[in-house]
Amino acid sequence: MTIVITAFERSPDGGMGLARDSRVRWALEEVGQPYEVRLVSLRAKEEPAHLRLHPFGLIPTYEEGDLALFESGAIIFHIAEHHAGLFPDDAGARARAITWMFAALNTVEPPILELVTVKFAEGDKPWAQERLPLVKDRIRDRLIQLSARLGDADWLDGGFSAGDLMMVSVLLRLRPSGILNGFPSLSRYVAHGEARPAYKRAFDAQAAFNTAAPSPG
Ligand code: GTB
Repeated sequence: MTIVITAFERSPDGGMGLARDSRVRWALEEVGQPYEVRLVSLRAKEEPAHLRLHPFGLIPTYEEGDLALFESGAIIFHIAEHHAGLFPDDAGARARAITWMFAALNTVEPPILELVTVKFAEGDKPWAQERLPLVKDRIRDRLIQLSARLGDADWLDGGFSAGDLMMVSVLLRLRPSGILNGFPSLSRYVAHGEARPAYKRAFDAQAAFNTAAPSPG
């Protein structure tokens, strides 16, 4: 059955691979599943056809036959459950990989999203400059803890898993801020993720349309 995901018609990051379709593409590449992409414009994501797939009018979504999913975490969980390559066989290791997925989404990503909010959505507010260092400190606190756990290891828990895929995807969003540069082991971890052939294929696929010249008219 053909897998169809949605992505922005034109990502606001101009092809840096930071929008959340990239992590889903990466997961599909890791497990060797072909997929199609339906591009969604800012207007179309608010229309009934898209809202039926995603109640919050966001991307990505995932369709496979009758199944329609939203939320990048749920989508990657589904992919990892149904195809070999992202969850270890051992039950305990699998449970820990899932734990790292949740940690990435629920513990590490929220302060990173706050940074985006304070810089862009709230940048013109009189208190934004005062808030910025507090938000950056919260991110650094998480990175200190994560970096202590990772140590010199290549991945968070033995071999590469969906937990690493999610954590690397979340950390990548810090790159424009430069904060990651203060954490050599995490920078190395992210670079290690980016070096995976599946990541490269996913990155190139999203970049291909995000960096293409706009069509005339
Ligand atoms: N929790 C959901 C998930 O994980 O799937 C969150 C989905 C979400 O926020 N999607 C964003 C969206 O659809 C796209 S990725 N936004 C449209 C809207 O809010 O109306 C967010 C994103 C956007 C831009 C950049 N960037 O430019 O760097 C990075 C990430």
